[in-house]
Amino acid sequence: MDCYKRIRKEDKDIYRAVVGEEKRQAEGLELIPSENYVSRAVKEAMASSLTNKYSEGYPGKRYYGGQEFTDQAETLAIERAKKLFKAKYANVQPLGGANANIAMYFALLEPGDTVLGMDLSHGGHLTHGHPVTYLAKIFNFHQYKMKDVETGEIDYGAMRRTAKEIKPKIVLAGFSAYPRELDYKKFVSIAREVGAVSVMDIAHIAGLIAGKAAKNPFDDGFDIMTTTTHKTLRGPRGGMILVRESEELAKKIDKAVFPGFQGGPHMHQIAAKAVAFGEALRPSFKRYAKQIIANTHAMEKVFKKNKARMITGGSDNHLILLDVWTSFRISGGEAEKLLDRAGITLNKNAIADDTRKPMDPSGIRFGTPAMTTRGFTAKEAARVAEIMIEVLTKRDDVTVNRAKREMKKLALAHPIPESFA
Ligand code: DSN
Repeated sequence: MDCYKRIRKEDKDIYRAVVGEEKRQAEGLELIPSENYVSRAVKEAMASSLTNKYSEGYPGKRYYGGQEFTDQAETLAIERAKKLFKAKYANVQPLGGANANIAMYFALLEPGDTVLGMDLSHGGHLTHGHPVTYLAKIFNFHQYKMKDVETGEIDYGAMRRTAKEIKPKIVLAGFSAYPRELDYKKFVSIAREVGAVSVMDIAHIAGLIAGKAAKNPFDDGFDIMTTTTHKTLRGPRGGMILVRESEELAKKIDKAVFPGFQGGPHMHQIAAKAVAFGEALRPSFKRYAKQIIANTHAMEKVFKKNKARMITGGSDNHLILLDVWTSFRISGGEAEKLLDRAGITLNKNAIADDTRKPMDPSGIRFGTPAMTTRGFTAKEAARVAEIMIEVLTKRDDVTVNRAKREMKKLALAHPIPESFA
């Protein structure tokens, strides 16, 4: 089916960019742990006429007329999200994960208020208080870290002491480069002790939670979860905020998202979120989530066997952070480029308290959500890890080109599926 016939005829330049990217995705191996492939149904919703509609407000309470179908789409997205994550309230309008976090801060804080979040180099996220963000000019962020980089254990003792001292309004858990499961009960107890709202940013592991392959932080009492919808959850690019049970918090969140921070919601994306949530509610999604972790463990085993240094010693989730500087005497930036030439896409990443610069740090970060969507089993995931080690060790053109051929063959043997029905 030629789904690009109009664009091919009317805008050749963009057509080339679109099909070029499709080819790259089909033939290469995607290991960036925050990326995935959506179904055709999700793409159809994103490309639908819902994009034409302005729908400021919420279902049943909009500022413009003509909302019978947008209300249907948004209500379905909300109801499915609530069911997936055991939430009493869901706001599906945030345009992305950063937007969800920003709206959450403005819902809960006054300028100058304090947040306790995870240090970026220990796995956190820019929006959790990094000084380069405007958020850090408005709110007062303090960071906690791991106690032991080799096991990933968070320094809960230090966190509790800091919390008592700085009295944060939010205790924030969650990460973009941390391979272990957090002790949610400890976060919640620290937050309750100091009267803070407990928030978990589940962007990276939302699909694992939805597929019941990881614990649901709401089960341990977290008040709020923010997320993206396009990582392990395998939906369209976007964000979402979930509230476990407090109506008061849910009202504040709704007001902060709109009118506080955003304008008209992107209804085509919201419809696509509903489609993806519907897919995640199917039993097959549980199998997918479980396989993501099985594939990570298969890769982890190969790195362990080869004595490569993984930050936290391994992984409980979908991602691995490899200290390539210590293990292979190559920088993260060079490793990213080298593996890219071998048909493996991943990203350079800082490791805890990295002594190298962020643009060329000591680590690389990669994961299994996208390859698992393609149907890779543990055997194939292990093979990818072996190839990575060979390329990082030898680095010559013959090895790189051989790896590229093998990776392309492996990718083409596992075409990106159109449907997860
Ligand atoms: N860019 C996302 C990631 O790769 O983890 C987080 O913002």
